[in-house]
Amino acid sequence: LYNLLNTYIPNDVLSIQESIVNHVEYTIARSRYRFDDSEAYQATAHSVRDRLIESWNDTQRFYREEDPKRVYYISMEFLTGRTLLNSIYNLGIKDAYQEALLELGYNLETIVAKERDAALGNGGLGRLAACFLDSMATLDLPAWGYGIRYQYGMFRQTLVEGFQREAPDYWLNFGNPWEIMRPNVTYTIKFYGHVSVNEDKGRTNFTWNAGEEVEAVAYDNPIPGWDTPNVNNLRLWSALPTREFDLESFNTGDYISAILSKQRAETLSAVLYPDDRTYQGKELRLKQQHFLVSATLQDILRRYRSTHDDFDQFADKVALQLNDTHPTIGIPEMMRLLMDVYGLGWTKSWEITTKVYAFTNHTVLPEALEKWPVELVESLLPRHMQIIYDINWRFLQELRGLFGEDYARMAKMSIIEEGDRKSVRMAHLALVACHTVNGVAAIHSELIKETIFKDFYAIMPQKFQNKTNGVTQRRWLAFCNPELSKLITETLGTEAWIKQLDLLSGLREHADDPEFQARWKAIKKANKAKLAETILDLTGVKVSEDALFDIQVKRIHEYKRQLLNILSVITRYDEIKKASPEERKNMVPRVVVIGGKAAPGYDLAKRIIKLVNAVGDKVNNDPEVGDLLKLIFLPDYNVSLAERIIPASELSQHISTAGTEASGTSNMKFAMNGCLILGTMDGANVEIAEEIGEENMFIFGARTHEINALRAARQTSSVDPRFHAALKMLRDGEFGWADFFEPIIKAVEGTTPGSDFYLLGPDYASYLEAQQRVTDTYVQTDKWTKMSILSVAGSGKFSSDRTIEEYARDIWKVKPCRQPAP
Ligand code: DL6
Repeated sequence: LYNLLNTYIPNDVLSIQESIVNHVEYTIARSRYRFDDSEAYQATAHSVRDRLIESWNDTQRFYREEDPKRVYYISMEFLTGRTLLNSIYNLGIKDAYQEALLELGYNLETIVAKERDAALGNGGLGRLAACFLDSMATLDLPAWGYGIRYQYGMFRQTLVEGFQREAPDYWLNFGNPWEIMRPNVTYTIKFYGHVSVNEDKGRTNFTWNAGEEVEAVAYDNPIPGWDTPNVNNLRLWSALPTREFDLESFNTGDYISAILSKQRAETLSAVLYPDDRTYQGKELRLKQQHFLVSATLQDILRRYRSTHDDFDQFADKVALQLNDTHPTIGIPEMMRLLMDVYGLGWTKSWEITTKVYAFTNHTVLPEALEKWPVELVESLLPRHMQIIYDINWRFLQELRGLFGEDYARMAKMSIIEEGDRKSVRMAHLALVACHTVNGVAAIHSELIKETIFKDFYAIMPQKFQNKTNGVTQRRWLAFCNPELSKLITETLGTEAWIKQLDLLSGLREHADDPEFQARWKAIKKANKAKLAETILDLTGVKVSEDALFDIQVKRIHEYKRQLLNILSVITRYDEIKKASPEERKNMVPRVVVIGGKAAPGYDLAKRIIKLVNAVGDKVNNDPEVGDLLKLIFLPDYNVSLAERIIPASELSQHISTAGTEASGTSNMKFAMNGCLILGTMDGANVEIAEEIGEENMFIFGARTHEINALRAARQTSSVDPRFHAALKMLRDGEFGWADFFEPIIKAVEGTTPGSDFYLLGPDYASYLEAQQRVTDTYVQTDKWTKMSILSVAGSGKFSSDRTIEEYARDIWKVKPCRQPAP
């Protein structure tokens, strides 16, 4: 590794030490002779930040000079995790920092662990945004992310007697060394009020007289890439009361209520909504969405106008990506700003808007599509509602031109859903206005054309694309699994795979080499030992390092079918109990780990968490079972924990009902770390199977085209008797809490219409058969290791670098813009 930084700050060990102790003394005001690990972390982070800022400034200056087309990735979520290690690795100064700290008497690994995760996201969608930032920087794309600086990120999950409890995530309490507040970059964001209309020289002007205003202030977070002097930006907005607003309310004489309304303004960016799939039409959430896009668009328009006199080149200079429909209110906001603030006409504004926006869909589940009650939008954003009606009116005219008086069809496609409670369908608005919509895996991109967006695909097929997700191999292999990373680099004779993941295919020729296999196995074993320590730490359960580590970590959701996993653990437990001592000797020990958060209002998901813990309690304490089976619920699954779990896993489960998981991205991370996948033909699993070979995975279950028929026949068809036996054990109270688990049983036993919507029963036989294949293969150590090597070798496609290259080429039309090396 070498230092590519465009800095004047030297990066030798001595200079680094000097900068760390200076920060101890002058930034955090402690004695340079005595500071603890947390203080060492703060000082180290500040010293790295100095280096980032210098490059950040140079990069941004270079962009201004070159004026390339820029892309802005707008997302309500960025699930970044920790920054320190990622930054020093990316900048090529990890070894120097490690040495510098060691000589000062500190251990880098310990220091790194002092950082709080930035958990500004729920799961897949937010983590994808974070991987994309890393890839955009690495690929030298002139790109910025825009999001919200939530004061409280994703809640911390604790367990009380096996039940999930949510605790606030005070991630900013000790300050955040990675951000730079920009008190001079602020915008006024309006809400409520009314729109007045006046005619002036034949032109109709609309003025939005807001009923409430808040100020958005920018916080910049430098984003370094790997092996590049460029440092990009993630700009997060925080809400503050406006000065005018303050004065007005203070003048009324009611000092206390003036302070309270000031606080109300700040609550706007206070907390991330912890639901990842259902949106309950909460006013504050829509306010947050408007807050994000209004500040972002004002910022982008200002930046553009600082170097251009008109908007003629805007679409050649700007690409906007909407991460799901969450920022879609940015479409009418863009129209409003262009028309009402910059004075453009409708036609020109619409032309610009439709040329710059593209949107990514992340779900096939209809309940996840956002809708906002018209009356809410009307009251909160009155001008936007007018614009949405205007957009819709024009769209319906187009439909009428295409289909004549087919009102049923028009009603289905309209941006406004009629009914008792009229609502705005945000996905329809996005489909009408964006030049491109993409799904996130091949199967998903096909499915949305046939299901949720079928009518739109029929009339605008040219808008639809696929962009299979990817993950950054920097964080998810090179940095979190340093030993495997070293072995890969040594074997391939280059570390270029860190930027060109396809090169991993070069490992194929070593898959049978006994010496290579031995080293591969030893690394996994060491990673497993570390995870076993973590498990003991977090749960008090001691697991055998010789057991098969079988992991399912992701948000708890019925469609992801954690329940299928738990029921199979019950079946396995039953088999162990019924086996003779002789038979037990031949069984393969397993540690089943489940982790993930349930949305606080998702009752069934929370019951599932209790179920894991109840079954775990029984199984883990049964002396007859011993090491043959352990079931662990790992609390507070987050990015940092994932970085410890993934390198240590041997089997990981991605077992959603076919046709329900848009892509999945952890499947890619696991495969990349030599973990074998037990999965259905769903989401990106399909493409993973194409790349690494079905024979190197454990695929089971119904395929997408079979799902409807299985659902229709669910109440009348028979399923594997072990499925009912496992449910019976639950119902009989084998694990306690029988009444509490009854809703879970009812949801899947398939006796009532609509029950077992996710088809656990029909897939059970095939799942257990696949589990048996896992066991049979695991004992053939060489074969297993070979499959593990081939998994890594076949992972090249799943780099977010590949994904971002495709977005840049096919959707954004942006090119790299790398500042010259020093
Ligand atoms: O695209 C990222 C990620 C996919 O990998 C998951 O399959 C998908 O479930 C997830 N979607 C969400 C929220 N969905 N909505 N809306 O997190 O996106």
